[in-house]
Amino acid sequence: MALTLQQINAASVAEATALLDGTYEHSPWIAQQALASRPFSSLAHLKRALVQVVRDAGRDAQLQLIRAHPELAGKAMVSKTLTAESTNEQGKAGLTDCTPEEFAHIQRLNADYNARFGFPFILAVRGPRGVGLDRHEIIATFERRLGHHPDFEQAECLRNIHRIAEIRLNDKFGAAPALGNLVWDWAEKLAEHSDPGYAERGELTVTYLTDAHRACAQRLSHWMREAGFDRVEIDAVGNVVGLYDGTDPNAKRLLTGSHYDTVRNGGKYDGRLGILVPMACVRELKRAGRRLPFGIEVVGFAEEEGQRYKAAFLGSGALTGDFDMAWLDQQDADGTNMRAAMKHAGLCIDDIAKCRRDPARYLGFVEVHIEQGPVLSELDLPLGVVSSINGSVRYLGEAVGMASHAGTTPMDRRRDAAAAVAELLLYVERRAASVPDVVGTVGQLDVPSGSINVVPGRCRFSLDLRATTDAARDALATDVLAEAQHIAQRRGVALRTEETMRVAAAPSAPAWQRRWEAAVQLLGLPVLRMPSGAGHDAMKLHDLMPQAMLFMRGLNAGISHNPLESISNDDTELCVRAFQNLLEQLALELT
Ligand code: HGY
Ligand code: MN
Ligand code: MN
Repeated sequence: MALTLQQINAASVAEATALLDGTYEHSPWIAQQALASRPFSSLAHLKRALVQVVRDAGRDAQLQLIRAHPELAGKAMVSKTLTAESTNEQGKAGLTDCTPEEFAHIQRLNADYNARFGFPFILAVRGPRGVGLDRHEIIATFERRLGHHPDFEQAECLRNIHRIAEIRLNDKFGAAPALGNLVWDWAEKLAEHSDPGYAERGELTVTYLTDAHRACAQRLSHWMREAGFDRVEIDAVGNVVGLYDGTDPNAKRLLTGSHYDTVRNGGKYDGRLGILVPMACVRELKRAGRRLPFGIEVVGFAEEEGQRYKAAFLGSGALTGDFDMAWLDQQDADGTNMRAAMKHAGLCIDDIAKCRRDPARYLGFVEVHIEQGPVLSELDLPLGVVSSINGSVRYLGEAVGMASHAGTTPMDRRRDAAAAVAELLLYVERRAASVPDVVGTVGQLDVPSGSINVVPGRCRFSLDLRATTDAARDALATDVLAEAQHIAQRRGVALRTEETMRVAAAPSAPAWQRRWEAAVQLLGLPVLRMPSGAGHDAMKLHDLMPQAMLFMRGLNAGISHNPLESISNDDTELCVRAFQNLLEQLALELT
């Protein structure tokens, strides 16, 4: 019989502690102390209260909690002295079916891990989707985490313990994150499409208008139709646009969405989460036969990352009237210009101007996105409300010196282009680190046709400079470009830069930020306001209408633009529920 919150709220401390037994391995003190936060308004509220008790317990108690856990496929499993929960979890993950070699390998990993950290390796083997990782993923994660810093690894063990507790609570309460699973599975299917040269390596790369990109557009439009959108189209730049009318088809609309292109060897959720979550909300409205007093327009933006062409935010830029027709003549690395790529994709260039939206038709723009950083993960919070999006400016540059013989050219007679860029890179790092909330990155650096025994005559590079305010961003850019010329002069190289993108810092519209805050609060979660270090489509729409974003925690300490990017089904469920709360709030305001 599934547990209920009413039971937990009404029971005595002893009874409630007993009802929650086994949630945290051999550690009833956690549930016992969390009961002080009763009455629990939601399962998320109860989970958060348990997490908070551990967070407040201090290092020794946290270490004791970690050490209360069995090793994976360790002695307790062999001697069959695991708790029922751990037996179930380790069994489902196939750890009881290891080959002798795998078993021996895991024993060695356990020994190395314990020797390095002084506590057992903890992994939520039921995984981010709750259905269980396979042995190979477990072993790969074990090997990867062995290299972490001890402090990070202790925190990562605690995060996994909270995930284990979350799944055990779901089992106790019979709670299945169905909408979280739907979005998680959609993202998994979308990730089946990847550009050649990456797909073969199991890497996810979807750049503008490649066949994989077009396949994603088809999948998204198909799912939108299946979900019950009234109209679905792929517009002149490849955005996938789904419309779910309000009670009055001419009512103003809420605009939402994010991008479905990716960086090279990127993650499955960057951008895509922000398309799939509102799609799930529309699907639920349709299934309930409900119409709200406003329309919902969900856009899968075709291009945000600027990977194939130097045209970042192209998809959302088309909606704000910022599509630069000069982009059409840009060539990609293979010499294909954007015009030809659009033609190949069957897009109609003449219709690009029609993508521009009339702001009078809209209430505002909201975007859900993974945080792409460590803050929510470190705070054990599933969701955060964005207060402002950092402004950024990007450049591509090239240093031109003199290629010469690596053996015969004396060190004081070189015009080494790569050394000049390397010196600039270290300056960018120093200068950005000298000011809070300012970041600078040289993400690309290459010596075209370089040889091991030739002093680099040319060196191409990129600059990505960001700050919470435009003034701080511009000050950084001014200093970096000035230093670039000083270095060039001193080293006798020519150094040129071309600005490829500039986006202003975008503070959230207060009314919309408050709606996100209320939506999160209604879940029984604390509200964290936070800036966005990453750029998002919302900063383009910011020019046209009020906007605000909701962040969702990433696993693996929030890593992103990396195949380790990961989200849990439970966090995704909370994200969908928050979006539904925002829709309901808006409907109430408008009736
Ligand atoms: O670079 C960014 O901030 C975004 O991921 N395009
Ligand atoms: Mn990105
Ligand atoms: Mn993104």
